[in-house]
Parts: sequence; C-alpha cells; structure tokens
Amino acid sequence: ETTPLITSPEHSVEGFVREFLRELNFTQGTVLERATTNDAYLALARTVRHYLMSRWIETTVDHYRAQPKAVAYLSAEYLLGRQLDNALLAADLEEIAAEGLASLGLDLAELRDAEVEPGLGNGGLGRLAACFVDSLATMSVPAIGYGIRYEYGIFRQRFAGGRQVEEPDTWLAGGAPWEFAHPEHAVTVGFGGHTEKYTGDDGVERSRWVPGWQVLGVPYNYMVPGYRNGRVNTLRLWSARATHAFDLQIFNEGDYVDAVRSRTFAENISKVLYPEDSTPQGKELRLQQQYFFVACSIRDFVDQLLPAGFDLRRLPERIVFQLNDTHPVVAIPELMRVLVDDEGFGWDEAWDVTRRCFAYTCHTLLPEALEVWSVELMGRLLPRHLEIIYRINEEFLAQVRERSGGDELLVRRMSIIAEHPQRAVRMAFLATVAATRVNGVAELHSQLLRDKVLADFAQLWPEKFTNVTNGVTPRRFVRLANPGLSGLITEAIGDGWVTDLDRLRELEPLADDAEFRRRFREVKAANKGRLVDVLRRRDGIEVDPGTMLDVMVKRLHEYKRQLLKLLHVVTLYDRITAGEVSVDDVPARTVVFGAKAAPGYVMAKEIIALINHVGAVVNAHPDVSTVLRVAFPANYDVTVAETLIPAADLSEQISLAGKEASGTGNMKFALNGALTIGTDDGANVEIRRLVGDDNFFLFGLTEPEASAIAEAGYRPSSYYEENPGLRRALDLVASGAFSDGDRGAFEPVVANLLAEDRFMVLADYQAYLDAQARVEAAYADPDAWSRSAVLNVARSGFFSSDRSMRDYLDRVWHARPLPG
Ligand code: DL6
Repeated sequence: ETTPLITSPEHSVEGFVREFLRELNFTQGTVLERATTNDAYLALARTVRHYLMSRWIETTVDHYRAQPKAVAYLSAEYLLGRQLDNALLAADLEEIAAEGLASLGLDLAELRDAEVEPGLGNGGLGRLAACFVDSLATMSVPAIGYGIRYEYGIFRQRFAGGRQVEEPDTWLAGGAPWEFAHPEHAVTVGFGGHTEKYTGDDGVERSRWVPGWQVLGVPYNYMVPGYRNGRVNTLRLWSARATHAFDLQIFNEGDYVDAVRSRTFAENISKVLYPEDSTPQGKELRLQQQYFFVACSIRDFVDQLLPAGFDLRRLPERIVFQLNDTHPVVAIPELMRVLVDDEGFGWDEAWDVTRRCFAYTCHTLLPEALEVWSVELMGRLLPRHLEIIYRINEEFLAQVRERSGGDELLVRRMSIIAEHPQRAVRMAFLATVAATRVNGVAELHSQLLRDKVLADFAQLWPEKFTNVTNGVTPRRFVRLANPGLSGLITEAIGDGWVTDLDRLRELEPLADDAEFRRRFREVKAANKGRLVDVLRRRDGIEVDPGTMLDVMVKRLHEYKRQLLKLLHVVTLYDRITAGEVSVDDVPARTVVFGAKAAPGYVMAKEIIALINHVGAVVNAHPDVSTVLRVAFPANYDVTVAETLIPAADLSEQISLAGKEASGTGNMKFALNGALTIGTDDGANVEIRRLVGDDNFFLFGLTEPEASAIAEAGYRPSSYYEENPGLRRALDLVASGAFSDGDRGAFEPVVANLLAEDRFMVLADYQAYLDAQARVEAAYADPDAWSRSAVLNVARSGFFSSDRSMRDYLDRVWHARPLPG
C-alpha cells in the first residue's frame, strides 16, 4: 500500500504559472526579475515534471502490484534528444505553458533552446533505443530501460581549418532537471580478482568469485512519459562511484591526489561515452562499462522490482532482457553467475532460466563491428564469467558435434571462443547461443544475418531467427519536429495518427488534391525558413530557402558513402566551371551534410576535411554558387535533426547494398515528405516497396551484384579509366583544386578509392549520377514532386516505432501492455 498521492498541479494557465513561480522561488531560489534564462528553463522543466509525477508513481506501483511480464531494454546508448518538448507534449501542456510563460514575459522557444540534449549515444543504435522506450511507454507496456549515465556524452564537434576537432560534451553543467538520483539503491559490482573452489553446505563442490576490487552503481531515474495515456515508464541509468571515496589517512599524510585515487578510478567507468559507431576499440574501460551496467541492472531487477522471496526459477515469466547489440551480452554469464553462485541453482536449471530470459538484436553487417573480447582481458577483469562462458561453449559445441556427426570444421567456426588472431570471446555468438530470439533490424539485414553472418546458427536453430524492422517515434519526429505538417495532417484525418501511424494512409487520396499539395508545399517552405534561421544563428551559414535541399546526415563512415555524394558535387562543379552545363539548366540545390567521425577513424576525418574544402571552393565560386552550395553545420545532433529533416526535399541513403543494417534517418525523411535517392539496402528496400518506385530514386548495385564483384576481384581503377566524368572529378581532387593547390592534401582519399574502394563508390558513381539526373527532371515539376512527397508521408506509417514494438511483443517478448 502507498500513501495517497498529492494531486498534480491544476491543468490551466493559472495553475501552471503558480507552479512555475513556486519552482523559480523555492527551488531555483530567485525571482522572475532576476532569473537567468537557465533559471527559468530549470524551473520550467521541474514544473512540467510535476504534472507527470503522479502518473510515474502510479505506473511504478501498478507494475509492482500486478507483477506482469516486463521488458528490460539493455542498451549502452540512449540518444535521447531534448526532454522538455516531449514532456510538454505528453502532458498536453504545450499551449498552457506557452501562454503562461508569455504572461510572465517569457518566451517558451527561448527556454527550450537553453536545454542541452543528453547525447548518450553515437547514432542510429542509441536513437533507436530512445524511440523504443518512447513507444513502450505510449503503448502502456511494462518496460524499463537500463543504461549508463555518462558524465560526458558524444563529443561536441567543431571544425578548425575544415578538420574535425572534438570537445567534451558537458551536458550536465547547467543542471540536470530531468534526473532523479537514488544513492540509497546503489548496487555493488565486482571486478578482477580470482575464482576459487569450495564445498558447499550440501557437500557439492562449487566455484565462487573473489573480486579484486569493487565499485558502486548509483541509479539515476528518468521519466519516459507515454503520449497522453497516463503512463510514465522509467529509464534507469547507472553512474559509477567509489566504494570508499576518500582515504582520510592518506589525505592527512598530505598526498591529496592519492587520497582520491580510488574514487577517480571508479568514476572513470561512467565518465565518457565511447565515440565509436561500429568498430570496437579493444579498450578495457569499455568492457568495464558493459559489465558495470548489466550487473547493476540485473541486481536491480531482482532486488527492487521483484517481490521479496520471488522464486527465480520463474524469472522468465517476469522479464525479458533485450540485448541491444552485443554491448550488454556479458549479462548472460552474469545471470548464470547470480543463479549458480549466489542463488545455489544447479547448472542445468540456471541455464534453462537464463536461456529464456534473453533476446538479442544485431545491428550490423560489418565483420569488424562484431565485438570480441580477448580471453586474456576477460579472464583478468571477469574471471568467473570467463569460466562460465567456457562451460556454455563446451556444452554448446558438444551439441554441434552430436548434430553434425563430429564436423570439426563446423565446430571451430561456431565456437564462442575464436582461436585466431588471438583467443577471444565472440560476443555475437554467445548472444546467439543463449537468446530465445535473434533479430536483424530490416528484412534484408535479417536475411543476410541468416544467410551469411550467422548462417551456421540459423541452420541449427532456424526458429530462433526473426526480423523486426526498425521504426522511429512519430511523437518526436513528426508531431514535435514538424508542427506545420502535423497540423495539416490532423486537419485532414484527425489526430489519431500520432499513436496509430498506419492512419497516414488516409492521406493518400489527398496526393491528388491540388489545394492539399499547395498547402503541403507551404509547410515545406515554412520549414525551410525555420532551418535558414537556425543555421544562420547556430552556425553562421546562409542557406537559400528557394533551393532544393539535398540532405545527407548520419555518422561518417566509408560504407555510408559520403564520398559518393561528394563526387556528385565535384562533378557538378566541374561541369559548370568547364562550361558544359549552364547554370540555367540545373535546379539550384543546397547540399547539406551532417556527420561526426569517430575520433580514431582517420579516413572518416579526412573525408570530413575534404567535404569542407570542396564546400568552401564551391560556395566561393561566383557562377557555381548561384546553383550549388554546400552546407556542413558542425555537431549534428538530435536537435539539429529535428529542424533539418522536416525541411529536406531529397534524402540521401546511398550506402553500398548489404552494408547498412537498416537506417532510421531514411524513415524520418520519408515521413516528413522528402523523396529518397537510395540503394537497395537496409530499410530502403521496404521504404521503396511501400512508397512505390515512382516516388523513390533507386540506383546502384544490389547486394548479390556487389558480392559477386567482390568475389571476382573488384578493380576500382577500371571504372576510373573507363568513365571520363569520374576521372575528371577524381583528378580535380588530386590536382589540389580544393586544397589551395596542395596535391598531397587529399591524396590518401583518392589513392584509397583507386586502389581499394572497399565500398564500391566508383562502381556506383555513374548509376548515382544518372539517378541524380532523374531527380533534377522530377524536381522541375513542383506539383508532381509534391504529389510524390505526400505519397511518401501517406505510405510510411509502417515505420513507426510503435509498430516495431508490436512486432517485438508478438515475435520476441510475448509480453502484454498493462494500461492504467
Ligand atoms: O538499428 C539501428 C541502427 C541501424 O539503423 C543502422 O543501420 C546500423 O548501422 C546501426 N548499427 C550500429 C552498430 N553498432 N554497433 N555495434 O550502430 O544500428
């Protein structure tokens, strides 16, 4: 039983203003006249929080009482974006807040801009996790997100001489009004040490772990409000603290640095997000982070969310741990350790429970992105877990031997322990062996997982493998990001689409309605105007809103092929300056890039520099710049995405087929009425099938074609030799035309394309240029273009993360909503 809740503040302008002023006075300790923008922002955030608080407590209490099967989403990344707008939307307070603040002489838009987004993720994988927790809350699914409260999130990017410079992301500096620390629920986590055998009271010989050192995990709770459904779920992020923060004796002896050494050491664990997207650095700290957060999360679920005395043999009835890629996979041996060592289960019984508690999502196709941990490191940091992994592997391989009639080659291929180039634990294999379900994130990706990456496992357990195509939350990426389009849609079909995105289909007939198309264009124009203002203010970049906005925003990775886009820009520049194309013959376009490169990824950083250098020359050319401009705002993040995507005309999704697992930016653009130019890769395949060939610019090699070329021996230089336009573009870069005559400046980029070109930029160059010519022709007819754009919106409802959640519930989790 709980004490009755204090009711929420009154849902009116007056009630809001009263609560806001109370927050300003009593928590911020200031008065309106003296309040800084940050004071007002913090008071506003806390005010909005109050409106959600009773829903949050009720949701938590309901879950505890009903003990339903819950989803625990384990993710090392959550790229949340700003919280204020989403909370205002969920609490239905947007208008009340705007009016209330205005009555006090404050501007909601200005306060909104004071919020620093928590960038606790690198890109698609982290943003997907944020979309999923939003959908779970909106669908009233009992769920909890577990992750790490990084003190520094994804680095802030700026450019110096066109090159990327990374700066720390101090997102907590201005205050963190959305989090609730609970040091009283801290959990102790061990590392290092050794294992030992002992004989238990029952006479059975057992193993146990004697850790060498420990840290505390302090939970910080964040609200995850459902959209106007009375539910607020929890995101629990762990922060590392020392068990003994301070050694007074050492301090008294005068060694001030040493006195806090253990504290610094422990706190490093949650200090910073690894700025890696797909290639794991073999960093010890990263394994520490992974173990730290999953150990805290399992302990937390068992101790806090289950009733005392709960029979853990029934754990699979209460929980499914969803492993978001391999980062949390060490949770598998951790649960085994808890059950066997701490709870006294027999091995088989523990394995039976563990197997039924996990499901695994793979998010990559790049072999180098499949995490492995050296046996040496695993044994040093988590010796007991290594023993457990060995035993899981032993039993698994015995099964493979038996089923295959002793095929030792197969056994070696499937072993969780790789032998070369070093002995290492293959985390994706461990996850696949233990999980009830393994899924890819788009149809093509799931098929390639089954056919290539995990083919042996799919043969052994075909029923384990399934697909769940990614999705994005329509609340943030349409309703909030694109108020103009949202208003137009709601006027046409009502507001049910916000939680039932399939209803966008009802817009389809309106694609043929000239007046609707005109209004649709008006919305796009207004969104471009908004973007122009933001880029001017934020970056000092001037964009002409009358031009076609051609946008490529995503992490910088060679497989995503920003270089292909750049070669298109260079070719246009070359043709115009050579007088082959008149500026009157091409539609004016602004090519917008947004991309961060992992700090250690040298080639990606070279490509960023090249984009900036080409941009500078293009933008400075008196003729070219009348029809072609390049804009590359630094530090692309969720907040920028929310202004950029609704303004875009053309969405660039041009990875080499078979390399992009899904993409989610592609979905956001289509939902906001941009047309896609794209390869048959990831979720593009499904987008094109749904929006129709006429409304999508397809080009390039298919996955089987690309594989066949690779197998036969790809020779990129042959494309250079045979294609004059391509040759000229590459020669222009090599000539120093974009580097003040310095021929060496971008030599490594050009040389790599000519000699290796792992992602077949040169092979797809001509097809891409041809597709761009089709884009130009289509764009010349604004009315037909907007018809296609409306159809993109109407037919993209499938890409709601609510639908992804339904698929997970049906195919993977077998859990149910628990409405209030
Ligand atoms: O599933 C979310 C997102 C996909 O949309 C992207 O296609 C994929 O590249 C990304 N994967 C990663 C891999 N990271 N690791 N490991 O970020 O996932």
